[in-house]
Amino acid sequence: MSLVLTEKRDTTGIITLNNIAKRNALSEALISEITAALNGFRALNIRAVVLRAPPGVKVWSAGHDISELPDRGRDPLGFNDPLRILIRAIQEFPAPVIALIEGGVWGGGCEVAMACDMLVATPEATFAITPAKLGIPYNLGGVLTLLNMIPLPVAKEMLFTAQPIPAEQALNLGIINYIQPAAQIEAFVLAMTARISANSPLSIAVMKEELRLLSSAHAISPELFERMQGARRIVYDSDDYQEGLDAFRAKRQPQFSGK
Ligand code: YZS
Repeated sequence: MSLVLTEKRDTTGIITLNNIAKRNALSEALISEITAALNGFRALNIRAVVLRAPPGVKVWSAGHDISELPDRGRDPLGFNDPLRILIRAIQEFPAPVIALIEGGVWGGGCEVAMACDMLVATPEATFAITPAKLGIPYNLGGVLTLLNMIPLPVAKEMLFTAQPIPAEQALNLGIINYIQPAAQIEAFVLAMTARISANSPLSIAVMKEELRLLSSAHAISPELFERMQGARRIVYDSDDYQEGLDAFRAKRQPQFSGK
């Protein structure tokens, strides 16, 4: 069974995350189907992509597939982790990718949505960034994606509390572009992609790449990078990291010791 559905409407490509039973958890298999769909769209004259879940879902994506996270001792969010590959595929796709959000967006699912170029959500949508709930040391690139989208105090609140924020707050903060009722959201987003498709794809592609390069242009010294990696290693080597994984697998609340 395909984990994503793909559709071409004129010059808009639509990718629908379709693993509802697992709440569209971002497994390696699901991610490879999304990246394959994006590569397929590159070969066609696609001028805008919509990334969505089926209409009416309660969960847009439950984030990284926790069952695929490594036990302690290995970086859970290394450069070649499927989630990191997907984030880069969205950011480097040469046309705008619009996230059409219904339902809850969790963990790495928030980073996937926020790696998109624009977000349109229903009023019921929520956004929760949850590494702290699992004892996971988010990676520098992921934190930068979030920092480019969320004002610092709110990014800290979302990362430290792991609690969802509602679509209205995300709209007020400029994290999402529009809120639309579920009955109108698809037509609204397709009208936006039609406007984009009428403009110069070459001009849009180069401006998207300029914005990506400038927003990720942060001078980090080797010493600083190694210091951060060392700090992250202490976390993914910790009892707490293992406890977060074990608790999710056992469907119980984690008890973090700080060790
Ligand atoms: O028991 P079965 O086999 O039916 O499977 C259950 C869940 O185990 C599964 N599932 C997941 N599997 C792997 N990874 C996940 N993230 C994940 N989420 C859910 O889907 C089946 C249905 O799940 P239920 O919990 O029964 O569904 P429901 O009661 O509707 O609750 C939906 C939510 C999304 C609220 C609930 O599943 C949930 O809290 N999931 C975990 C959300 C989360 O914490 N995601 C963050 C994952 N971590 C990351 O993305 C990053 C690494 S980080 O942590 O750094 O942000």
